Amino acid sequence: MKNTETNLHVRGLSQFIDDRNVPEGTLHAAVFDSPIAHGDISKLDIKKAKSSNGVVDVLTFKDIPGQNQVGNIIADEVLLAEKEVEFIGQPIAIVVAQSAREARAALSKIKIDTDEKPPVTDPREAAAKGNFIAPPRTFSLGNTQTTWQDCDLIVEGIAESGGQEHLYLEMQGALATPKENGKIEVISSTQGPTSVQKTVARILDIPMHKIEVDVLRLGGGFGGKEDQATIWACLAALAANVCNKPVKLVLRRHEDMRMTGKRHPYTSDFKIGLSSDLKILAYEAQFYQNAGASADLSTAILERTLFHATNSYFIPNVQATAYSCRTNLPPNTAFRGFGGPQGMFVIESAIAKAAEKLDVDPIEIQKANLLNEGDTFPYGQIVKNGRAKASWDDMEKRYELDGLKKQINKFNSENTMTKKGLAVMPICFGISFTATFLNQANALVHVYSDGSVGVSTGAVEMGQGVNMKMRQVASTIFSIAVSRVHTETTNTSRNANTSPTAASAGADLNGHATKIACENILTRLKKSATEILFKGNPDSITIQNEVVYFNGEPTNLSWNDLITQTYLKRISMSAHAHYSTPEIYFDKAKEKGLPFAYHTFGAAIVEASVDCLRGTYHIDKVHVSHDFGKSMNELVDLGQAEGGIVQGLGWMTLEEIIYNKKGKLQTGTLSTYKVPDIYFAPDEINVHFLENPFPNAAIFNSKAIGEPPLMYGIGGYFAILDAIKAFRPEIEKEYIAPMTNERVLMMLHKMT
Ligand code: MTE
Ligand code: LUZ
Ligand code: MOS
Repeated sequence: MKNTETNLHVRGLSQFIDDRNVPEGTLHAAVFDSPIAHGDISKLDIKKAKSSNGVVDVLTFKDIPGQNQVGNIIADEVLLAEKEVEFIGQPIAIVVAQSAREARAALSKIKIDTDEKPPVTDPREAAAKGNFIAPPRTFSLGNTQTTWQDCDLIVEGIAESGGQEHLYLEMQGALATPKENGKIEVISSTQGPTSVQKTVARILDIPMHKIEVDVLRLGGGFGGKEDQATIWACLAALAANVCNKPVKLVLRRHEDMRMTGKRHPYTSDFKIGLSSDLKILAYEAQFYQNAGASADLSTAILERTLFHATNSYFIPNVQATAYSCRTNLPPNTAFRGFGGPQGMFVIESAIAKAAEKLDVDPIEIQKANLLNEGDTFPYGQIVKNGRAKASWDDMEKRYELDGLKKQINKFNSENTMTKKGLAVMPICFGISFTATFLNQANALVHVYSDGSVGVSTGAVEMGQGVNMKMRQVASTIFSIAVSRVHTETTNTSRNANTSPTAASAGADLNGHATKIACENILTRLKKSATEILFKGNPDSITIQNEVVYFNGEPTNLSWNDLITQTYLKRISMSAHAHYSTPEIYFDKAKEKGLPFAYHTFGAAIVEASVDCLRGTYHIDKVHVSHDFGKSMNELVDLGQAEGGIVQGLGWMTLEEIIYNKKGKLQTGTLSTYKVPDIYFAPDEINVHFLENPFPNAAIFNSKAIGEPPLMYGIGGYFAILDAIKAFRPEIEKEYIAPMTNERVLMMLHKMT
């Protein structure tokens, strides 16, 4: 089943914030941001900017009527800087003008004097200075200390992974319009309409019911708009409030790249101990997360790093500690995988390094340690309906792993300057927000008197196809054509207290709520049908393909007739329903619990070739066996898998974010920051939908798909490393991502 929204996308008919017709008299805002990474503002002169052409006002923190605070988990982030600035790109003032061009032109007329302080950009340096966002967290299982003596091999090392720019096609932005009686409507490109509503209310010191946040769709979010869309919405709302005019604020690409946070870079220490039969007996890791200047979602992301520190392996003795380090960079934030990929890269590096020492293929170690049913994760949850082995075995057979390895060895023995490499990447990703309270959703469903259906939920469409899935849920429960079902914008006045669309749980949570709401209406419709048909028991009624059945036999009552008559009988055909994931909990004092409704598993083979003269490479093929559960929409899910894989490969290979020592972004343009394009993408991506015999907690036995496939991209790093090994077996390998062409070249021709 096609995602019908794509018809709009490819014809340019989908509306993003910048495509909307703005109300008459709309003003435009531009942001004046900090030129230094750390220091105090000694003087800010906005007079000249105020009298610049077309400028209506220039606003600073002094114009904020409520709290100057946008921190979500921890209240440590001001909307507009007061005295201190903590990163280059930090908003200090906004210019409001008749046009965006005039607003931007006035920015250079703002004069700022600062007393610079030395910035910290490196997380280990921040840690040494005790600059933490929050106290460290440790997950442990068994006892590593007493186990090292039983290990036949112990390997220690460092693994580092870099940041990643979200590069959503639609920049951050919002349009805020003052309405009657102090109400403000905010159209925002956000994954979290409720967060925007709550934070705008705090900034303006007005109740949440006076703020209506509306989201039609995003041109991509990837986590970058889970928390960080709020700032721009607050600035637009502040300006709308002060000027009493609609205000639009949309960042330009360079502003967005400079001012917003990215995936967290990590630097980590690991120690791994194995027995001679390749069982991992003990694993220790210390993760240093580069959080940037304020918390944002860093602590939650740090937690997920710990949850995924052992990927899809059972390790009986684990000690993993994670530090969230405060630096003078833009606050880093959610990015597809949410800290999970960073944790998984470290264990894969540890395995690769151990394999190197043992002179075995890492694949052998990976395979020997896969999770079994009943194994315990370091956080206490037990593996249930686990698919680590099932997906591995399917991958191995389906794609003839041994044969592929042989082909590669043969190629390498026949070629000197081009080498091929192969790596396997198994994944295990926990599904649920790790903050248990976020695992709730609500839906409002209306059946209109013409038989068409409107569905409103807290789910935000950002290209992942959640609207299509919601339509499928309603159409399945009512047994009506999908074309009869329309999804409304995500709006805080229709759906209150919603969680951001994140953690891959958008379809799971909102799908369940939609299902319950539809079922409630269906119950009323069935009762109504018995009355219309003069037949006794509502349980004997079903609706199949828009026809009412009685005891399994079609009647002459159609969906349309049923709806019309039910309306005339004055029966409600609307329902609101709430869903919360059952059973899950987590005890932070013990760092144990059952945080996830279920886990998603799969295994990928990644093949790469490296030009050993130039250091250039190509990812040739990716072959995946992935457990989608019973996919609700194979086309949508395949798109998610392919997109995630390529995005993960980009993070591991091409995409390099560099800040200089002064905290200035050196890769803040698309000519200096390279993301995968169609030429970079693997020649082949084969995704097999693994059959799953088990029931799942997700909607209609499907499984969340948004984030997990990104982690197959980690295999790209190790496939390239494998090719390098074929060229220079003797050199000491590094576990530093991204594996850029430069890094490959340096490794290939490293002096020893
Ligand atoms: N796919 C597209 N096209 N655009 C996006 O922004 N975000 C990803 C993923 N897939 C994203 C995407 C992220 S980070 C998440 S958490 C999920 O989609 C969110 O949607 P879901 O919960 O409905 O899967
Ligand atoms: N967001 C969040 C997430 O707030 N909590 C999570 O556990 C999470 N996981 C993945 C992506 N976003
Ligand atoms: Mo996705 S990182 O949970 O928005």
